[in-house]
Amino acid sequence: MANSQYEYVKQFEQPDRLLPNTWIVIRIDGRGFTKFANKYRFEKPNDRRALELMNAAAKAVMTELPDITIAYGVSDEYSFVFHKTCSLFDRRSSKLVSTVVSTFTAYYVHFWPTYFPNSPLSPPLPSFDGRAVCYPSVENLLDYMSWRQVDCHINNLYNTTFWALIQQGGIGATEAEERLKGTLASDKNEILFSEFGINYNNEPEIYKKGSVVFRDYELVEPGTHNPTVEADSLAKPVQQSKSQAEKDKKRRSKARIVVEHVDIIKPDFWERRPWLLSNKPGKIPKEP
Ligand SMILES: Nc1nc2c(ncn2[C@@H]2O[C@H](COP(=O)(O)OP(=O)(O)OP(=O)(O)O)[C@@H](O)[C@H]2O)c(=O)[nH]1
Ligand SMILES: [Mg+2]
Repeated sequence: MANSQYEYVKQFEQPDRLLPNTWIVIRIDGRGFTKFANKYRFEKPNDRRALELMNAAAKAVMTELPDITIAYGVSDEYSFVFHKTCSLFDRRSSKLVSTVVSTFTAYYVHFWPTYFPNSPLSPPLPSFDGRAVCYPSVENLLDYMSWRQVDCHINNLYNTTFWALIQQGGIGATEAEERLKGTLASDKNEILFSEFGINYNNEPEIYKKGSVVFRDYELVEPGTHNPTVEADSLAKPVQQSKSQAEKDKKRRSKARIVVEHVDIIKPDFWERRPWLLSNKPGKIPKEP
């Protein structure tokens, strides 16, 4: 068929492929959620319904995109990790980011009435931005995940103390900010405990650690696998037979997707779940 005179415009499409053999992290973040949280009267500093809604949307994204191996969420953000061998959409950044952002947003709106049955949404509706970053080694990826979880801890300790000073201590925001200027974690723990009888250790794990979403298989004895070394040594994507790929796909779709509030900074989490870094589905746990 003859090309139309308009077809030359295709040349304006530029390549946007992400570097092969790297871990792709797509981080989405709620746009203007400070205002959004006020509008729907989110509890301060943490609104459990809002966090669980974020988790429900993240679970749905992982169900629709089996190439995502793990996700981590805190506040109005979620990071989705695509395995380094992922070839979805030929690793085109715009396609990956837009798919994650639109799927997440659609489910966020879909599940809203489940978590906020008495506050129907009205414009401006919630929306999210997204970006893709490539991490070339497992160490870089795990440091990224640790960075987000440490951030969660620092912000949550600050916010918990800040709002205790205001809600229970009866002081104003400016004064509370002044009080916390230059304080260390130990100082904040002390303020919480001695002034408000709050033991920070007993705060809910979902607030302290954030949320980790992954496929659940049988746990492995720590020390028997070194998933970091194994994953990093995979320089070339292994050519999988079609039947093996089908088998993996089936097993992956059978696995339960779980949300846990656990430490992902210590290597133990990754050693016990080698499938997260190897991308080989593990054993489906037997029904109890
Ligand atoms: N009250 C309350 N607010 C929350 C909760 N989770 C997130 N937020 C709000 O969401 C904000 C997230 O921070 P940012 O993403 O930096 O702020 P933002 O207003 O979304 O700004 P942009 O992302 O730049 O559009 C927090 O500062 C809070 O105001 C929650 O559980 N309770
Ligand atoms: Mg935001």
